[in-house]
Amino acid sequence: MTNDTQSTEQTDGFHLVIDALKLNGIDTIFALPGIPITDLTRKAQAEGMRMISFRHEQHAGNAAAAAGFLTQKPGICLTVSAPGFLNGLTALANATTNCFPMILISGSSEREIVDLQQGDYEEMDQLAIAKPLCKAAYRVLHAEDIGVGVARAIRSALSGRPGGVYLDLPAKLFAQTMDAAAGKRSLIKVVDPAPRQIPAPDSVQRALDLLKGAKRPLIVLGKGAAYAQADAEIRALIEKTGIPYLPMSMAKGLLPDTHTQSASATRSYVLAEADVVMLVGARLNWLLSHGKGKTWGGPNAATRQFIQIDISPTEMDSNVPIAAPLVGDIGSCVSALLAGIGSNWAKPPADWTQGIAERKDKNLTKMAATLAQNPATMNFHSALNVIRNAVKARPDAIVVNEGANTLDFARSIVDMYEPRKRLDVGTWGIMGIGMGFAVAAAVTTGKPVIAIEGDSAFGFSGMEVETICRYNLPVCVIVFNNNGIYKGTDVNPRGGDVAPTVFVKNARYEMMMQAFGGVGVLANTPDELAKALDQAVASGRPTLINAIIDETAGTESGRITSLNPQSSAKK
Ligand code: ADP
Ligand code: TPW
Ligand code: MG
Repeated sequence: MTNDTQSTEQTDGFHLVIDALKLNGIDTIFALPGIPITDLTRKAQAEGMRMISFRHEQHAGNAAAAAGFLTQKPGICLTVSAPGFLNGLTALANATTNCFPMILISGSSEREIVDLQQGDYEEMDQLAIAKPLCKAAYRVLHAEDIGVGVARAIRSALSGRPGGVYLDLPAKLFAQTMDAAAGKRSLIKVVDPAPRQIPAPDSVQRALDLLKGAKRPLIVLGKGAAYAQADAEIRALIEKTGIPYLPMSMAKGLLPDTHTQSASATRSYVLAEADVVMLVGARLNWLLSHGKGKTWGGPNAATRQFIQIDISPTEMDSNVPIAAPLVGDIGSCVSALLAGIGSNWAKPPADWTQGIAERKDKNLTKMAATLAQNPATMNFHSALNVIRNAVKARPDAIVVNEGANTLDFARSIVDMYEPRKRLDVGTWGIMGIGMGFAVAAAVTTGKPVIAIEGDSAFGFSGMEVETICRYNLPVCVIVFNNNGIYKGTDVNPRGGDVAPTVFVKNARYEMMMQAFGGVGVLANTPDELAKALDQAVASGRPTLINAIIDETAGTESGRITSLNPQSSAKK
């Protein structure tokens, strides 16, 4: 019945995209269907990929970014053309800013029509728009190039400094057919996408010499160190040298926050007093006051020297001179330092470590007293004390955190015990990562997720509680409901509309989760919050706890009030 031509098995663009991703160990896609990628989502699911479908592309994109951070594989976000692409773009740019590997794959309209601006359905030159906002951007026009396109996207996302990559797939590509065997041969399994980058021996020696001569050394761990998954080596470096360390927000838990060498509880003291600072996967950006100014004041300001471990050579000297740049991947750099340190490394002078310990004790005692208070209306401290205890009991739970006061207080109050268990607003301090990150954390790890959300922050991604319910994910969202952005107390001096930072009073956020079959709880007291949170973590059921917080308790912009420009005009 068949002749030669008919018996040749064919494949098409849809299947080649799926096969290329699968060949490279990618098993999950975060997506929002529509023309031209609806069938791609269906077929990927039919081919055994986990397809997590969202209500807005930004959250699918944020999920992909978080999955990339957690797994060291690029998270995949799949969107439709123009508006869907643009909705995903914020997440792509944010992932790039945070050095998280992700690939935004968007369907696009017909090139011939787009390039002549003839007004195609969802017309947009997506490649050109994506380019400045990510690490690399590619477009595939022919089915036989899909393998190369996916391989280039994966390698670009993962190699060197990780980041976001855009992959443009025009609608016409999906239906293109080719011989199946040739199609298979055209796919590329990327070998060693993030090759080790061994630091030069003389740069290792330079760093060791500097560290050895330090009287007041300090190590700062950043989220690059968390991403690198060199947990044992980093712990060994800290413990063998005895050097006090500060974890940046998402590096918390790399060593338990209760570690004796953690200087978190006396951060401003160590930043101002340290004479040699070693940065491990942390940039001297605004989050570290650019390495200068008042934060870095104190007697050693003029003579302080920095050692910086980073995979990106051009990160060095970006804000202040780096006396000992150590360019390479964190695992290799830290191993090389460990080899040079040997077994008889002299611990830092006792006046430094004891001075830190004393200040730490004092601050921790003060904090314990504050946490023990039980005001009539919950405040950030009394509510976060409950979550602090819950995370202590379940150190494997992943904490997602956004907001202003809700973020800043949670970061300092909720101790983390394991690496990569804290996901937050990152380098931009961006609102809206909450539900996307929570979905990704649950999907990629299967662990309980506790999302600590300011009421404003939650609003950016709140509709994704339906996604959480639909996939029955073990996510407990806790909305810190203080009736607004920073506070709920602002008033419009003219009357009429409410002030711009104020929301509907006493909003019943828990009913949003109930609407989709999840558990919703209103918590007015720490006991009510504790009970609901314990149940949520134990049951794994999608839960939203509406935690009522004193609307006067917050401050403008949390801890970064000073970044607000001040008006000099009288009115
Ligand atoms: P934080 O906000 O926690 O201070 P940053 O995002 O500013 O951290 O810094 C992360 C740094 O880590 C980036 O400069 C990035 O180049 C670097 N980095 C990421 N992965 C690696 C790795 N595997 N090895 C070395 N450096 C890395
Ligand atoms: C994409 C500006 C920073 S923090 C915040 C906003 C709007 C919300 C703070 O209120 P919340 O927390 O969440 O209720 P709390 O506890 O202080 O009351 N748009 C984006 N990103 C940012 N960072 C903002 C706006 C902002
Ligand atoms: Mg609020």
